[in-house]
Amino acid sequence: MTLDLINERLDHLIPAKPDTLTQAARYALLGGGKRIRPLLVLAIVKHYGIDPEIALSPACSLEMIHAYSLIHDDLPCMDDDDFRRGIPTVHKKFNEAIAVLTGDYLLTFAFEVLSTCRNLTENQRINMITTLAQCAGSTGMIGGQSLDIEAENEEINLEALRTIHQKKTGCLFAAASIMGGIIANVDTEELIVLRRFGHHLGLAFQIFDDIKDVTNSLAKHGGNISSDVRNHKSTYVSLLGIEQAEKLAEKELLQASELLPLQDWFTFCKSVMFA
Ligand code: GRG
Repeated sequence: MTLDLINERLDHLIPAKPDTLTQAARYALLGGGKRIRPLLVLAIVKHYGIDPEIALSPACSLEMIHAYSLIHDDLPCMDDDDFRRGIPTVHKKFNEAIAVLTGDYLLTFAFEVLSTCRNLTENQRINMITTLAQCAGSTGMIGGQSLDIEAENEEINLEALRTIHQKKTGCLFAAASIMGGIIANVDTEELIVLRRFGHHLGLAFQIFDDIKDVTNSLAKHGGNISSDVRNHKSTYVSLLGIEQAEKLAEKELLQASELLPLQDWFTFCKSVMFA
C-alpha cells in the first residue's frame, strides 16, 4: 500500500540512531499522521501515468517540511500545545531547544533529500527545490503563519482568512501538486493548473479541519479546547458557522475536481479528514 511505502521511505531516510536529535526527528515524523501531502504527490504522478515509486523521496521531503511546521507551531511561543496526534508534542517529550532544533533539522534535511534524488534530472531537482522553498517560505507557509499570529485577537474578514490559509495550508498542497507535475514532466501551463488545484484542495482541507476541530470539541462536551479558540483566532466556522463552512469546503473541492478529476483522491481525502 502507498502509505506503507511512504512510511518505509521515511524510516529509511532517517534511520534509528541513539542521539537525541535523531530520536526526536523520528518521534515527530514516524509517530502518526495522515501523510496527505506525500500521498498527493504520488497521486498526481500516477495521474500522469508515471510510476509513483520515482516520487517517493520528494514526497517524503514534503512530509518533513510538514512535520517541522507542526513541531514549531506547537511550541509555547506559538500555539503552545501539549499534545499532537494523541501523544506529547516534541517540546513536551524532549524539551524546547530540542524541538526547535528538530524542526530546523527536518527543514534543512528536506532540501538535502530533494537535491540528492538521483533518479530525477538536475532540472527536475532544481525546480522542485525552488517550488518547495517558495511554497514553504515567506511567500507561502511561513508568510501565512506570520499573518495568522498577527491576526490573533483581531476580527478579520473572510478574505483575510482566505489569504492566511491559502498561504499557511494551501501552499504545501500546491507544492505537492506542482512537485508531482515536475516529476511527471508536464508543461508550464499544466503546472499553473496544478498550483490552482493544490490551493483549492488545501483550502477545502483547512475548512474541514476547522469544522472537525469544533465538532470534536463539542462531542467532548467541554473537553479539550482547541488552540484556535484559546488564542482567539478566527476560523471558517467562527466566521461562517458549520453549515456554510461545509458548503464552502465542498465548493473548493468541486473547483479542484474541475481542474483535475482525481475522484478517488477526493473520496480518500474526505474519509481521512473525518476519521
Ligand atoms: C510554525 C514553521 C511554522 C509553520 C506553521 C502549517 C503550519 C504553519 C502550522 C501547523 C498548524 C496547523 C493547524 C496548520 C493548518 C494546517 C493543518 C490542518 C495541519 C495539520 O495537518 P494534517 O491534518 O496533520 O495533515 P497530520 O497529523 O495528519 O500530519
